[in-house]
Amino acid sequence: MAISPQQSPSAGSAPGEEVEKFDAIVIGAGVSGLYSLYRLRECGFSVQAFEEGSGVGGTWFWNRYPGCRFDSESYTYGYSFSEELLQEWDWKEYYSGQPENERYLNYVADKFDLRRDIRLNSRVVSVVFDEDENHWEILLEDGHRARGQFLVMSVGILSAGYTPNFEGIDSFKGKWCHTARWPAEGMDLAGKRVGVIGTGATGVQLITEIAKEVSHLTIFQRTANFCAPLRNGLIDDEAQREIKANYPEIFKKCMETPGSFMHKFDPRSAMEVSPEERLEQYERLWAEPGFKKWLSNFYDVMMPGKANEDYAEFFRNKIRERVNDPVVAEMLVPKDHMFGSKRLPCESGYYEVYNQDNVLLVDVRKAPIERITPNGLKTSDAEYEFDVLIFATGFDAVTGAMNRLEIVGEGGQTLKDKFAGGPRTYMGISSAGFPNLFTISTASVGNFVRAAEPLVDWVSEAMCYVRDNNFKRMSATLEAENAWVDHVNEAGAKILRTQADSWFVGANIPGKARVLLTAPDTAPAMRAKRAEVAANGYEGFALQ
Ligand code: N01
Repeated sequence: MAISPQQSPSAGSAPGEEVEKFDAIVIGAGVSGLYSLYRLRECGFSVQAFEEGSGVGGTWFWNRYPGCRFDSESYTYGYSFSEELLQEWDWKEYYSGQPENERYLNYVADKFDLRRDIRLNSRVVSVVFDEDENHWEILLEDGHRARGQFLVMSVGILSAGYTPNFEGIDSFKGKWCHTARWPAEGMDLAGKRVGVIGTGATGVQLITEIAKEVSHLTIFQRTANFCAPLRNGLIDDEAQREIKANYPEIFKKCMETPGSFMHKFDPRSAMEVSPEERLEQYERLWAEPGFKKWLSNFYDVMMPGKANEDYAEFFRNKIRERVNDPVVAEMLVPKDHMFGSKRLPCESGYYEVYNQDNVLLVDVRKAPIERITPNGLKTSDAEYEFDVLIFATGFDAVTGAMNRLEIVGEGGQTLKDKFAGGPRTYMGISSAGFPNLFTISTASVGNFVRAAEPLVDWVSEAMCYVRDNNFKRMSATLEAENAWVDHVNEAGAKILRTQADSWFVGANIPGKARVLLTAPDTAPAMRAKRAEVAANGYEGFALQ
């Protein structure tokens, strides 16, 4: 049953103002937003997606910084829902770069005629639940309003960029930007003195690329990371044919692993094999591309303990081998967190950058940044001058993008208030008191598309269930939500991801509550849990 959009006066709008009506509204036209739009349309809903950017692609639209690319294998990241799409699209590189990834998502938008239901340049500022009418009304920055019974938040887990509130930033006379708002026209860095703050996955990719053209580069590092060689390459015709012939097998493999990557842990313990065999495996995986060295290794390198420390030391020595100056090498060697407790950045020559004469590494734990000056930056030790300053300082992850808009649920409660101590949801999907609002962003982790596709499928089916059974509202019960939050905290405390200060637990944002922001469970466990919930008539959800 397709219901077409109608125009009607709205209770919350000015007299005479028209409000567009849809069955469902999707916020965001990135990877999960595009698929939500496609899937909901297939289910017969009238849908409109609202996107802040001037183009589709989300992460791959905004993050245009030099060096930005996948660290999942390209062909495991693409959508799996259309065999035709899989066969038509040729990934050029094993780990594809931002321009191609953005082209891919535009290709998808065109192929499935998604653009007719996407409103670009549309920043949503508020969404309010109308309890009498059982629908959400959204307000855009330009004053436009729209209504939908269902609201799908496809706003991204890493989309709200975080720029530290350094004093003096407005006084800087050069150019500055955050990596997630890299200008579409690019930044002219050739021959310039450039400062970069931040050495996470973004900083590592950016620094390696721009070091090739700047006249001088100063890198402000707070925490050294374990970074591993990406070993990217072009996909030749024969490999292309093989990939296309093997998509079912590739996706099956991904669906069996904890993070939906195509790499399976070795079931052996690192400590149960001989030191020679252990080292042989470390070296063999080190020589392989991508995340294998992380996710195909002995299972216990990803658990606190001896194996983890043994592998961490192997990594540290790899860094020492690549950096000429031993003092600089020691600054780059991570010593304050366990291997795997932060996300592993993949690199293509990152450590060699520090062998260049025109590159300086500054440890801002020893000499904290005091302020931005008109000509650059001042630490407690020294002043630095730049033409360009780049913030690779990460994101207010998972909850950040939602908290930046006003989301008002039943009884006038805001999601921001409710999430003040961390996200309170059931399975990351729904929050009590916010009926028919589904959060794709708090529930997908790992190889993003592999996790997002089944989640969007589940949410779409749940919406069909509501419609087909003549319910008006669906939302998590408080009991189910409380039990889920307890589970996240208890199970989360045992996993490596909660052991370091990173965006996984909100520790990168001053004042943010420290809790695991995503599910602690593996992707197969989450899919099984959702399937069971659905099979039991959406157990844990109130249907009215
Ligand atoms: O952000 P981050 P990111 N003073 O938070 C530093 C995904 N991703 O954008 O580590 C000084 O990891 C901060 O220091 P510290 C991926 O999931 C994927 O790099 O907090 N420094 C850190 O060095 C990744 O995990 C790809 O001590 C400050 C950096 O800024 C996620 O995005 C590529 C500071 C931020 O690192 C986020 O990565 C890129 C301050 N006040 C990203 N505040 C792929 O390959 C922060 N920092 C697919």
